Amino acid sequence: MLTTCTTERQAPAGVAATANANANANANEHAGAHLTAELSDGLGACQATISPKFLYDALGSKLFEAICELPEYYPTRTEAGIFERHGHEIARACGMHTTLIDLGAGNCAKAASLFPLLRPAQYVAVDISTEFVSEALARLRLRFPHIDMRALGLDFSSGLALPADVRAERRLFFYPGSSLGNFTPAEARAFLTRLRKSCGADGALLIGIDLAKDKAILDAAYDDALGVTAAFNLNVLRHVNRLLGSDFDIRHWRHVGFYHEAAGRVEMHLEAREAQHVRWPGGGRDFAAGERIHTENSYKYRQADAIGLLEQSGFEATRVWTDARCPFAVIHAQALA
Ligand code: AVJ
Repeated sequence: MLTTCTTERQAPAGVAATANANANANANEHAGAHLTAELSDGLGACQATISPKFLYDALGSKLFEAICELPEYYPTRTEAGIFERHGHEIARACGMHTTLIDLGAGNCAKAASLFPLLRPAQYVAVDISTEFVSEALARLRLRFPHIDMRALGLDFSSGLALPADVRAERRLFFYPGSSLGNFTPAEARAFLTRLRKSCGADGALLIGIDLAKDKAILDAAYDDALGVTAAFNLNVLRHVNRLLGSDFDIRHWRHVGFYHEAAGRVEMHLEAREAQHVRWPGGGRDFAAGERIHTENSYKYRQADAIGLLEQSGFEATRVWTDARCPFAVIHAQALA
């Protein structure tokens, strides 16, 4: 399959990546060999891909915060409205004094808005951008000095090894913002099954899942008038340049974001404005004008399918809160024995 692509591979990915990690120690962020291998494999595939987790370097996390302020980007606002309107009921379903584990915590604002109602015994903020989440947590400690908190820089999409000082009792995984949509349904099932195992007998999940809606609303949400989503998407190339030592020229790419109704998902791509060759240590690739790199899927579920997905993963959806005007679901799900 690789022979049909215009990629160069000088050595097996792992070998090349390890050697390059040493050679480029100053040029990159000391990305582990597994990350550079994942990136070069994705870029070398016939349909070039970059995992959406690479969107979140320090600047990417800030650009995502800006996206959440956009009039077109409804999910954050809609979910916050549900938390606000149904906070007391949500807290009653979740219970107090839990071990609150925030997956993809970012600026920690969503969890913090629930602290007064949830009064967690411990708050664990997990995010792939270690720097961003650590800074957010330092600020949060000043506001809630009585809550035991810790930041965890972790790519939880590939595993959920929690350190020993994360309390095992009454774990409440908090997975808001519809980030589950970045997984395919099969990957989502595998991920939720892993969460279920980490829950223990008394664990639960509070999850926000975006629901299918009008194509015009979705297209605008992922291709906004100001171009913030475009900047967020294009910034992944700067991050990849640092991690992999590649020479992507951002000006040669354009943002593409749209709802693919039949596939049930929003897709983001970067499209080559002109033919070009991109190099990185140990590899490289020709891109034709118009060729795309797939950078994100954002699945939009029907409510019944979202609940089915949880049930197939060992959870029982005990409560669902929705917004009548803008379909979005916040679900409390209990881990089944
Ligand atoms: C953080 C993954 C939920 O899919 O809506 C926003 C990321 N991508 N605009 C989403 C995103 C483009 C967001 N998630």
